[in-house]
Amino acid sequence: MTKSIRETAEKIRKLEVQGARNVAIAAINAIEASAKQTRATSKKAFLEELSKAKQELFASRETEPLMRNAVRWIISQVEANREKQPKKLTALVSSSVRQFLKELEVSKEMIAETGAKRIRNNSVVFTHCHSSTVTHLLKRAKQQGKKFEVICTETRPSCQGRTTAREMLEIGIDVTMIVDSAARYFMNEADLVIVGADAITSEGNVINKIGTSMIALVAHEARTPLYVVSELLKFDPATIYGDYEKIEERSPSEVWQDAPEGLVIRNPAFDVTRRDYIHGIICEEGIVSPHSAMEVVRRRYPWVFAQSTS
Ligand code: RUB
Repeated sequence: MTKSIRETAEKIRKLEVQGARNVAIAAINAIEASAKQTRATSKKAFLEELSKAKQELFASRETEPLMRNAVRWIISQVEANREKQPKKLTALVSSSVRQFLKELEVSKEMIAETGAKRIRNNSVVFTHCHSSTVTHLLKRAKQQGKKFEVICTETRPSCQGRTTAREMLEIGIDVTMIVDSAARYFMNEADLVIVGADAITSEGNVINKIGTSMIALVAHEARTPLYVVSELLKFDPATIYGDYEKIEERSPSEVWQDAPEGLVIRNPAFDVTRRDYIHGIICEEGIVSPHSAMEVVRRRYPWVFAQSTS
């Protein structure tokens, strides 16, 4: 295992790299760095190295299908190529990583362009955690000259909401931070909720930071539309065949560092928001209903369905 894979996996585990998109980008950059240091003398050995790197990265966070789809696609490019020399395969890994990153960037821009239209002048946008896709969209709306406010949750226990708040302040968007349990109290002030996604299932449910499903219920009760912004590659093909998306459980010490001995603390990182509470998924194909998300993925990225899910 190369240092770049070990270090990247560690950063992802510790949340030094945070959010599905950043995790996927860091993972494939590490795959590229690691491929450049290959000691393999055959294609078989080269693929074995890639496979070990893949396992280490996948284990760093369980609920990240964008990372899995990205890494699998890079490896599939190597498998499908006739080239046998590791040096040339390294160049192929690099060009595949570049291509993937470029397409991810295009998706992000398309999502921002579509989503910004849902923000009207004087809107109040409620968000949860830190999603780079959400903050990019908000920045786009601001660049378009719209005046709006953001309410963001603190997002216990790791307080990723602070990253959202800082980014908003940096670009001059009015932002108010609230504790997670004040979501219902402030929902009446919001015109819409926009959250990110870590995973989209075959049934059109969305997995995002713990607390999202509670916010979705609150939004539903207050009749506030909730949009999910997500690249379609956050779709998890394993869910088609009955697998549940694994929900990562993190260390109890994030919740209470010096907790009394014997106390059981649970710390799931994500939860599932049912499609019924999602107004629309804003993706690179526009705004789609969660019910049709899988078909849209099938049309745009048929290879996601062809890959092995190991
Ligand atoms: C982050 C989180 C984000 C999604 C989407 O959780 O739930 O909403 O990952 O982010 P964590 P992005 O902080 O535990 O990684 O839009 O940047 O992909």
